Amino acid sequence: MDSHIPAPPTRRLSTGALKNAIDRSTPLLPPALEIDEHNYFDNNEPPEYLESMAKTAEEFVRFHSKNRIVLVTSGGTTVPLENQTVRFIDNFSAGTRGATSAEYLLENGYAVIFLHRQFSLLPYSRHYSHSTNCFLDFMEERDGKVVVDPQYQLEMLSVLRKYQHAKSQNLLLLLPFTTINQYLHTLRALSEILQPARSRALFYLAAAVSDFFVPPSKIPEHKIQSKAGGSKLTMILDPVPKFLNRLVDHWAPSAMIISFKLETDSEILLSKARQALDRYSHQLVIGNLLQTRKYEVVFVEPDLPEVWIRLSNKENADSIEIESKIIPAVIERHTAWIEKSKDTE
Ligand code: 9Z6
Repeated sequence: MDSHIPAPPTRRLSTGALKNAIDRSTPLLPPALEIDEHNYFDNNEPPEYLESMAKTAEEFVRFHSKNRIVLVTSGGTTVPLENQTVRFIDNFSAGTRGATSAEYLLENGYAVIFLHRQFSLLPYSRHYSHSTNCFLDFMEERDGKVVVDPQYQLEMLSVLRKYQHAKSQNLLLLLPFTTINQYLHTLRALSEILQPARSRALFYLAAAVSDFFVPPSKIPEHKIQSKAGGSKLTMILDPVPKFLNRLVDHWAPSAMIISFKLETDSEILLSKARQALDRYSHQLVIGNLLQTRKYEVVFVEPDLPEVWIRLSNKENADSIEIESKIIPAVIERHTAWIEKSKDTE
């Protein structure tokens, strides 16, 4: 070490093997009970906008009283580390799955409530987002006016027409969330608002939902100060109650419910997806791996062997979207669910 350059401060970094970083021996959290629901929602304030959002959703559901209606959740929830939030834990999701699926559901006649992470990708505008496919790259100046570059006219016209149809027919309701708490309060409220739709209601839960959060009793009010010298930050987070079974059994008992299971280890995807289905008793788990989610998913259903949906190399090369294959398979199952429910409705 060159003597005139001061030695870097000995940073007190945690050592130890990465594999011990997460204690996987802890048992799975059981599905939430009624008491867990009351504890959570009584101790975590609803978002101040919930009442007005619920009224908008009620009007939308009434407007589509004879239509199939789907609640698509999309994007990742955040876990604030301070009440005056400067730092937060985020869950990975660009919103592509949800936004693309919503388009195919709209094109198949569904009314869509799109409960999405604020600023994540949206149906239709996702084709021209601010970053990838920047919309400005599709325009040019001609005679002092902004025009769409001729080479993109057909593609943009198709997207614009679908977008305008969805809007003019009041088929798409966009509702944002940011935090896990906003998501859970809104999901429960929307589930109850959708009850009159009974089996015509479909839940397509593609959002990446936090599993741990800082409860109000433990969260600091102001920005956590990082002390000089790199002192450690230790926070104990509580598990987010597993509300999926409350949704299935109580919040939306007649609806068809589809959840997604995201893994990065292909060895455990099927077992984890099957485990979710056994724990929550809903109708379908769509499993996907982070690395291959854009070109393969697996359908895991009760008492049936799993079904893989994949893009062929040619489909991939032709930029076919896997949601164009997922959604018809979902609709086929929803139709069967509605038929089966007729005897009890
Ligand atoms: C997905 O797997 C989606 O396909 C992605 C899409 C997030 C991968 P983008 O296209 O990615 O970039 O948006 N979504 C579900 C991810 C997820 O967090 N699933 C939870 C899990 O895997 C289950 S649903 O554990 N944990 C709660 C409970 O059990 C419900 S969260 O009650």
